Amino acid sequence: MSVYQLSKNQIARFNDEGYLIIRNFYSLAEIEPLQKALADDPSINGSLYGMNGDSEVPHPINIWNKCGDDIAGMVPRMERTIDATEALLDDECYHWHSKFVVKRPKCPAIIGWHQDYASWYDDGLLYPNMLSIGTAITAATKENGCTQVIPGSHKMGLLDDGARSKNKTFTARLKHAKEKLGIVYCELDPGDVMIFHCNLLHGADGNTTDQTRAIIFSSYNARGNAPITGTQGINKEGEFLNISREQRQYCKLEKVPDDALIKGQYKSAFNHTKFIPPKAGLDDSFTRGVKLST
Ligand SMILES: O=C(O)CCC(=O)C(=O)O
Repeated sequence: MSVYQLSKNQIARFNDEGYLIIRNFYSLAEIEPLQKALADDPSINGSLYGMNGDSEVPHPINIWNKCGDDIAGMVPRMERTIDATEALLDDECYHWHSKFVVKRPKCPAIIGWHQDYASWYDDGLLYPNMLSIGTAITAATKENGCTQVIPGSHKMGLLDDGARSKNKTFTARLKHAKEKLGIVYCELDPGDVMIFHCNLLHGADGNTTDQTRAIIFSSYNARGNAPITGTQGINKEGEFLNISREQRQYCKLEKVPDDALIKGQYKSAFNHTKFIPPKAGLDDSFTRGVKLST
């Protein structure tokens, strides 16, 4: 068991506000090798691509589901992360997927307000018992487009964003949610993490600074919430991500001891992760499978 255990207060705050920021979850020494590797290879072996967002410039991500023995594959499996996730989901958890978001200097890509569960629902999930953890590789600030959240919005349930019905009330509900609940800019230092519920409204602005903003988002499902059959809807985003139905099923996570990063027990920063390329040929108005240049 990890020495980093969430307190009752932290769990209560997550349940109440739908998110939690934990400072210094990783030490700078644990994060520095990733920072250096990203500075040397900002395209992450050419794996970054653009996903549809709310600006002309696509949102720069890459994605992986299978976690290997490099830092990118170990961060989602760290004992401290798994223990925190399982305390919040109140169940064994498994890896849904992880992704880098890397916004280079002046990258204007915006990702508008959304709930992650809106795209995961149609993978055949019964419950919104899922969460994501953002691990800051570089500082995330208001100016470089840190994640913004609407605290408590996860309690609104899954909003109708028009994907599943014509009765689109998302915009009106979003407006009222912002007025009622406010917006929090989740500013992070390298090594800080933010944990958020899959129904929490969140988004991010572009990067107006001369510094890169880089973060790993790792998403988890509860074992008891593994996708059931006969409920999968049309999920173009899921299809675009190119993760098969089998890869969405429960698969035991091999935990990594908390001291593995500091002891350098990894093969590389990200060269041993098999990033999944986006599926080509889907409706272009929904996705822009644009390869990003270095
Ligand atoms: O870049 C961010 O902070 C938000 C990313 C996000 O919401 C997403 O990729 O779905």
